[in-house]
Order: sequence, then structure tokens, then C-alpha cells
Amino acid sequence: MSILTTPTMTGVDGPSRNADVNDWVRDLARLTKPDQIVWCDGSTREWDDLTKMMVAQGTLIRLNPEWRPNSFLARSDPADVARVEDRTFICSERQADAGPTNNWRSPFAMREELDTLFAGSMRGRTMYVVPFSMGPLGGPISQLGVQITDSPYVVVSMQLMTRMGEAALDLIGPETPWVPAVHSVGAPLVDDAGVRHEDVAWPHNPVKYISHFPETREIWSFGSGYGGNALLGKKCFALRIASVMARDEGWLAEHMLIIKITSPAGKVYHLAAAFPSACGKTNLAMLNPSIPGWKVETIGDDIAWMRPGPDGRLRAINPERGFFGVAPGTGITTNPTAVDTVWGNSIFTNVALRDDGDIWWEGLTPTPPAHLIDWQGEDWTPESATPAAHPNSRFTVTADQCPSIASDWDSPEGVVIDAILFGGRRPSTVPLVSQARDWAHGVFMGATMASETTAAAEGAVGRLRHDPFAMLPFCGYDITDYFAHWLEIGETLGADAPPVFSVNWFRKDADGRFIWPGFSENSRVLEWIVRRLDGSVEVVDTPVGKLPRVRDFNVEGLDIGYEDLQAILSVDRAAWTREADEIDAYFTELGADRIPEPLTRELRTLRASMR
Ligand code: O2Y
Ligand code: MN
Repeated sequence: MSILTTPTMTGVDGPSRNADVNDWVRDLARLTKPDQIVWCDGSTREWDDLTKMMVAQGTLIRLNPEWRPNSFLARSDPADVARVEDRTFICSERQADAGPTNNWRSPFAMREELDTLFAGSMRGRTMYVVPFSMGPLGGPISQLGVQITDSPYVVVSMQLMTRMGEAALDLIGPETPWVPAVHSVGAPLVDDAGVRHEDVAWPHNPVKYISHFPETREIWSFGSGYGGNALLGKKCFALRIASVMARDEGWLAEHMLIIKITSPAGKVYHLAAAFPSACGKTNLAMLNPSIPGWKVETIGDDIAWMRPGPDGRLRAINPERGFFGVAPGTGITTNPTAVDTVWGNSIFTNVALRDDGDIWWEGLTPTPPAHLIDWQGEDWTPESATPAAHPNSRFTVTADQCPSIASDWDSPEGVVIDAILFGGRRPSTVPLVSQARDWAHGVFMGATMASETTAAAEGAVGRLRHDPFAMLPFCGYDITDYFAHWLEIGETLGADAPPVFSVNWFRKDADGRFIWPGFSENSRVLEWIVRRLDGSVEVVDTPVGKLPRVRDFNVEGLDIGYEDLQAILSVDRAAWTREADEIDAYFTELGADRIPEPLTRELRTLRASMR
């Protein structure tokens, strides 16, 4: 960690080999006026110094090292607990380029607004400079960035979530492209009159902006210290900005987990899978198969960058170094691997604190402890009316601590993708699994992904929320152009394009009970997909895709009736007629004339086959 105490320095005084990086840091220091600038090196010493400092300040609570060594609990301000989609902006020069699904602001207007907000925003604070790599250091698919932040919580979280520090800075040579990412919690400690104020445990600002400038590939985030709003390598860079880079350069930046499957015969397959937020992605990424002889290993739980490789096949990396997983529901029965992963060296945000200095959240164990301190610092007992952990509480931990991590998870060249999966939360209509007829039909499956709303907060319960490719809040440009880009990638890959599958673990019966047990039993769906890849199983051709023959589906040892299985492996024509109407309405909402022709053709084919 090297410290420069004069933010008003002139000339190239920073340690970067790239003069633009040094100048950019200097200019931002002039704008935000921190007390000092710290260039982060990513060392253990830096982690120790910052965590000790935050414990002293009350931002972190050190957990009992006997239970959770080198681990900490952070409690955010209750007004800063999640990504803020309504404050997330794509500031492309033309409004049309942001498309119908993004909030747009003119880059000129936004820069003016941000300049005002950032002016003096770091007074009394330290400005940390965090050079980072998304993807293995120096890898051919990896990208570099530099985040400036006034939050030490963000620095230590970036240590867990990215390859950051000296090694990343060294890679940024005089001509190397890098993405600038500016972050301030927007809570200066010294006011305009020069009066110093006490800090709070979780500084933030009621005014929040998560702004992206696709043409200049810049990120500016103001007012929040939480998750995707503040760890700018994740959703802001690896999805919103990277999706624009990917469009321009012929690759894919996707909201997908990556897993490695080994069959009982020892054959290896890699799958990438897109699911909307809160659909159990981390559980699938760390799946413990119920069927004997099968192994699933983790490569990534949230984001995949995929490029056609030198052999013409699609190769993927996980650009992240760690997991920022949802805590509630992650338990010793639902995801024991995730529970083992966070044995130590972890940061927990907004979970509950046990009396013995360890953590707890709903679903971690079947029985809650008799007493806890809840995520807001209040006494809690099982009789309390509110949950002990916030529903969006998180664990942050490096991927290499995961017991199921694959040996090739950080291969710089990535892994060859053998199949792509699209999933949603659909109590009806969408079968447990089906294979797309071809790439265009696969793109149609991705473009028409949807989930039924489960909470009143999401709108009326039971309504469809479309989430194409699980990218609705994450695509940095016009989603209809994104569909076209996927179709173009298919052209590039040609016969090497991986087969595409739709999956749905969430079908319910007439009584509202889940038909499919999910979790480790999802390995049976993966088994069928692998058998399709091997060509060792036949299909039933239907208008919605190639479905398993019921007799081929492995349900040995599973308590599921034939009729139930038949129901989730068949096509309900009435429901699919309604689905076609839904898709038609959604395409119209996106702009019917903007939808690429191959997708409207898929919709026509679907409609015609339902007559
Ligand atoms: O609420 C946040 O800031 C985090 S959202 C998130 C975190 C990790 C992985 N995925 C997501 C998501 O919303 O898809
Ligand atoms: Mn996600």
C-alpha cells in the first residue's frame, strides 16, 4: 500500500506506468479533495490494516476467530441494502442506444450532475486506488480496470472479488486499455465550511447514481457502499460495460454460472447457465449430485465471459475471483458446499450475530439459535416478527476456498462450453428441460426467459416478469441489438455453436406444491443434457423444443409419480398459446420493428404449431 498525502500534486506523480492512470487519479483527487491517496497493493498486510481500522471505527465486527477466523460482519445502513435499479443509468450519446429496458441520461447532463456531486465528496476521507483484473491476470480474455473509492469496505471486498493490487497495476502499460471506475459513498467528513464531522459505521448518501458511459467505457457510482452498486468490477464492469465491449469485439459478457460436469465414464463437460437473480444460481454452481458416479465442480457462480477460441469453439472464463452470495436460504441441507466455503477469510454483510461471535441467517441451520443480534444490531429471538438477517444479506469469499472449485476454474484461456442453459421461475407452462432445435431457437429461448413474480413488492403475485438472458438490469445497450449480437455469434460459431437448453425447476401442481424436488436432484436434468450431448438418448420433437422421453429420464430412487413427471415433460398447448400471446406483447413492448427477424419467425412458428 503506497500513500501519497498531497492530492493536489501536479504531473505524473503516481506509480502507474500509464500516464493516463496517474493523471486521472490526480484529476479526481482535485475534484473530490480527499485527505490522502492510497494506491492499493492487494497484500495481506493491506487487508489486515484496513480490517483493523474498520473494526476500530465500528464498520466491521471481528467474528470469533475460533469459529470464523479472519472474518468480519458489516451492517449496512438500512437505506443501503441492495442494487438500486431505478438509480442505474446508461449514458449513451443516443438515447436509442440504451434501448427500451435501461434508464437513460444524456452523458453531458449526467457528467454535469456527477461533477457537482463528486466535488469535495471525499473531504476528510482517504481515496483508495484499486487496480484490478477481471479474469486471470494477463489472460487473453481478461480485462483491466482501476477503481477509485473512498470506502475501505469496498477495498477489502474488491480483494476478495477481483485480482487486485500491484500485479494488476503492473499489467497496465503505457498503451494498455483499462476501464476507469469512480466510486464515492458521497459522505464527506469535512463540510464546505471546513468543519469536521464524526464518521458513521456505514456512510452513504440518499442521492444515488450508478452511471455507465458505454462510448468511453467509464463507470461513475455515487452514494451507495453496497454490493453491485459499489464493487464496480461486478455488475457495472463485467456485465454492463463488458456487454458493450463484447458487442463491439465479437464476444459475450453474460449473467451466467459455469460448471464442470464429470460423468461416471470420466468424460468432462462444461456448461454455462443463465438464471434471473434469486433463482438459486449459487446452488447449481455448487451442486452435489444425488445420482451416483456424477461430479459437478464450480467454475463461476454469476458471470461468464465467452469468446470463440482458436479452434472455433466457445471458451468461457469466470471474470471474478470470489462469490458475493445471498446468505438466506444457503444452508447445510440446501448448499453445504457454500457453507463450507465461508469457513473463514470471509466478509458477511447484514447477517445476524450469534452470542458466541459467529454468524447466522435464515436457512443456515434448521433451528435458529435462541438469541441473536439481528442485522440492524437489535436483540432477536425466534419469536421476533422480523427476520434476523436481511433477505439480501451476503457472504463475500474467494472462489478458491470453495470445496467444489474445479482445477481449471482460473484457466486464462477459459474452458470450452459444451452447452448453454436458460432458466426461469415458472410454476406452469415451461417444461423441466427441453433442447432448442438450433441456435436461433436457443436465442429465442434466452430472449423470452421470464419468471413469475412471487412477492407483492415485485408487482401483482403470479405475473410474468420478462428477464431476457437474465440480463434485464445488466445489458449496457439496446436489448434488441443484444439479441441480434447473439444471433451473429451463432453465425460465427456455425456448426461449433453449443446446443442450447431451457430448464425450469419450479413447476407446481394444482395445490401449489413444487413437483420437482430441485437442488441435488437437478443432477438428473444435467445427466439428460449430457446424454443429449453424447447423442445417446432420443427426444420427442415438439413445437417448444426437443423434450425427453419420459422412459429415458432417470428418476431411480426419486419419489415422483409418473403423471407428475409426464406433466413437467410435456407441452400444454393452451398454456403455450397464452405464452405466445405474452411473448408477442413483450416483443411489442420492446419495439416489434426492432426484434431481429429470426426471433419473430420463431414466434410465428410457435403460434402456427399451436393451432
Ligand atoms: O444487491 C446487490 O448489490 C447484489 S446483487 C447480486 C449479487 C451477486 C450476484 N448476483 C446478483 C444479482 O442481482 O444478480
Ligand atoms: Mn447475479
